[in-house]
Amino acid sequence: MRYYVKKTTTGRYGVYKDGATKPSKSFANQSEADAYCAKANFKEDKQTIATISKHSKNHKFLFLIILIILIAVTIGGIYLFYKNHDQDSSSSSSTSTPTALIDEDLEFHFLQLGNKFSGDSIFIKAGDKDILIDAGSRKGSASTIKTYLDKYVTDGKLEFVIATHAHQDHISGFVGTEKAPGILKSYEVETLIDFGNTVATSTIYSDYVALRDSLIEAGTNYYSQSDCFNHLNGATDTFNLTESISMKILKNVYGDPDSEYKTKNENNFSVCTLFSQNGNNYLLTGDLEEDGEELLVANNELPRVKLFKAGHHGSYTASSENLLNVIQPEIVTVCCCAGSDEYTSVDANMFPSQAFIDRICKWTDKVYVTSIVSNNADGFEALNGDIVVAYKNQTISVTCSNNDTLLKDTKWFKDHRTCPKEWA
Ligand SMILES: [Ca+2]
Ligand SMILES: [Zn+2]
Repeated sequence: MRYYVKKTTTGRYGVYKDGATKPSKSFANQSEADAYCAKANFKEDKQTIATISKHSKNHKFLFLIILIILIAVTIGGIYLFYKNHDQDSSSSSSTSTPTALIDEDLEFHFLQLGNKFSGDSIFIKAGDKDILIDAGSRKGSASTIKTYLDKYVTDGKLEFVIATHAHQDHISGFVGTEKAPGILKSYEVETLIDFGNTVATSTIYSDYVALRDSLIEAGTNYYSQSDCFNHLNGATDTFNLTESISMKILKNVYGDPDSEYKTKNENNFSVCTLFSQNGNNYLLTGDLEEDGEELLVANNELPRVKLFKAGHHGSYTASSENLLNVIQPEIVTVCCCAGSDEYTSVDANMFPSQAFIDRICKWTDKVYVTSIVSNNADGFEALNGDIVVAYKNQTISVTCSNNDTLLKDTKWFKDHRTCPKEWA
């Protein structure tokens, strides 16, 4: 509060408090009023200083307490770390992890799609964040996918949706039908990332774009993959999903309209994502083909991965040596309808192809496949079924809805594929 001097209506000199309509005191001459005013303000200043110094004393006290807590926590942390270290080195356990490590649960769900057509839909639960990559394989799959998602998406919101490329076996379920409303209509979508680059002209593509644009209008953040890896339009390449889990949009130069690399193969526009948590990595490359994989390796520093979603449904045209030599996958999931003649009549080239098996076998026999063709009315049934690769309590596990049989141990494999020596 400050005082000031002002001439009153009666011709005297009033000393007014800030905001007051009547003077606190009035004087016949101005010098007396000025002197009083200065004294009053001096008193005010002293009080303010006193209050501030009282507060700063409180602050000092608070600071001291925080310092003591910090020292206690540090000493406690060091003690626990060395205690664990001792236990680890005396036991046969291989890796040591300080207990202070934050690692939220991380789950990758590779879904069956309710029909005999190969396609992708991968649901990822990262802590409390919900991410959906693709929604294949046909419009009707929307209801199969939604029934599955509803068990996990508790807040009605998908924090991230990614459409890898503009083929129907990846985007149909986003659009859906009247009876099976599209995934983009069934959930709130916070951020949508897609291929950006495309040569698609199909109806399903334009339906998807119309829906995407209506979401953007309604407030969904939208980035193309090149926005992400080129850091444009407010995007970044790495999204921190939780304290420990990140999602990186890898640099696929085919997905960059300004790059010198051009292609007419829609698959090569696929958005590629790398999930990382405390040194564990998980790679999904959509339907990227061999030439796209070569450029992916050249333009990104790819780590070894725990999980790799087989490129292009286990096609002979993807999961090339070039990529596998770098990522050295431990678990491989194939989203396809095994043994389907949807794309070829050559048995060896049907998903999962013999060439894919001959390359992947050098790294792992932990290969899982969602569906298989069948003589039943639906034309398909579960092979492993919905495949869940989960990281929990510092352990990675694979749990499937039908069975956990490795591809090499299935009847279909024995009847249709030549077992490589690595798997024998
Ligand atoms: Ca959510
Ligand atoms: Zn596909």
